[in-house]
Order: sequence, then structure tokens, then C-alpha cells
Amino acid sequence: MIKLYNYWRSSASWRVRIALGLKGIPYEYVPVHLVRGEQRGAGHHARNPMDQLPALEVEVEGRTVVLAQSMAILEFLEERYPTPALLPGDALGRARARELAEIVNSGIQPHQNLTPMQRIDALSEGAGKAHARHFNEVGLSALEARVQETAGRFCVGDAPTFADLCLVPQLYSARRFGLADLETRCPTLLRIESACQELEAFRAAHADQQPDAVP
Ligand SMILES: N[C@@H](CCC(=O)N[C@@H](CS)C(=O)NCC(=O)O)C(=O)O
Repeated sequence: MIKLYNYWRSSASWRVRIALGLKGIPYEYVPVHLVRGEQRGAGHHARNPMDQLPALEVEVEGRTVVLAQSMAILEFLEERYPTPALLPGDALGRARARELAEIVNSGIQPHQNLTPMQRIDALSEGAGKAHARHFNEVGLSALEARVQETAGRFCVGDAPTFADLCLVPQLYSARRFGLADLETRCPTLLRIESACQELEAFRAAHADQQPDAVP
């Protein structure tokens, strides 16, 4: 049985939960409490020396291994469980899906991560949230501009890809960080989010549906 070490509101974990759901892969949900700092405990540090979530524990050729970095995990799942495909069939489409995913993965999420925000707050109180909000604004505006070239029902064409797996948790985070103008800033992204929410795998992966969610 695959184990996913994760946290209900971890956007990087949420991407992997959606992929596991879309591909119909059963897994054990193992909560690691980020706000209490469990990611820095010895147990999790051994799984991921970056002290971050998610981490995926899986059997490969008779060995138990732990993978970290959500995008690497998505690529692994895509190769091991190719159906349904979460990357388009053509090279340009795959590059676009990865490009859009990276806007979120490397352009937004690192700026709203818990430990970096705490370090910014230590330098200037309250600045962490402003920093996170700024990069959500910049990144989501860029994503909105980029999907004009690629979107069908989803970010790239008419089937969900890595880009949608990154988008949906990111919009949840953006709302948490107080972006009040999403309807005007990124209407296409909100339309795609609604299309995603029609799929059970996206609904089941939502933060509020997780066993460690706090109402
Ligand atoms: N690039 C990494 C980012 C992982 C990451 O930053 N995870 C966050 C939760 S979404 C985390 O564990 N943060 C812990 C901390 O900042 O202390 C990935 O995609 O897996």
C-alpha cells in the first residue's frame, strides 16, 4: 500500500492527492502536522531532509522507497500508472502543462511556504503574508495570461493535466492570503477550477475533506 505523508492544507500534497484519485490508486493518508512542526521531527527528516511535504512511500522492485518533491512524484506516478494520462499526447502540450505547473510550483508556492514566511515575519512583522499575497497576484496573473493560448475545458485542452493539479490548490491558497479580486484577475482560471470540481477526484482531494482537516 502506498503511503502519502501529507497535511490537509499543504498545496503540494494536494496535487498528489488529486493525481492518486484521478488514477484510482489507493493509498494510506499519513498526516504530518505542519503548524506543530512535525515536518522537522527526526521521523519525517529521515523521509525528506528538506523537512517538507508531501512524501510518498512506495514499493519499487521489492524495496520500500520514499519520494519527495510533488512534481517528481507526479512524474513517477505518470510513468508507473499511465492511465488516465495527466500529460497531453504531444510534446508541445506536455511542455505547456509543465510550464503552467511550474508557474505555481516554482513561481508562487515557495513564496507562501510556512517556514520562509516565518523567517520573513521574523525580519519584519506581518511582511510574510504580504510577500505571499504579492507572488500569488503576480503568478496567477501570469497563469491567466498563459492559459489564453492553451485552455480548453482545462488548463491545456480538454483533459486535466499537471497544470490543473497545481492550479486548484493554489486558488485555495490565494483566497487564504486574501486575494479579493480573483473574478477580475483570473476569470479563466476560475472557470477551469469549476470544471475541475465536477470531477470526484478533485472533490475528494480538497483540503476540507482530509482526515486531519480543522473546521
Ligand atoms: N517543491 C516542493 C515544495 C514542498 C513544500 O514546500 N511543502 C510545504 C507544504 S505545501 C511544506 O512542507 N512546508 C513546510 C515548512 O515550510 O516548514 C514540492 O513540490 O513538494
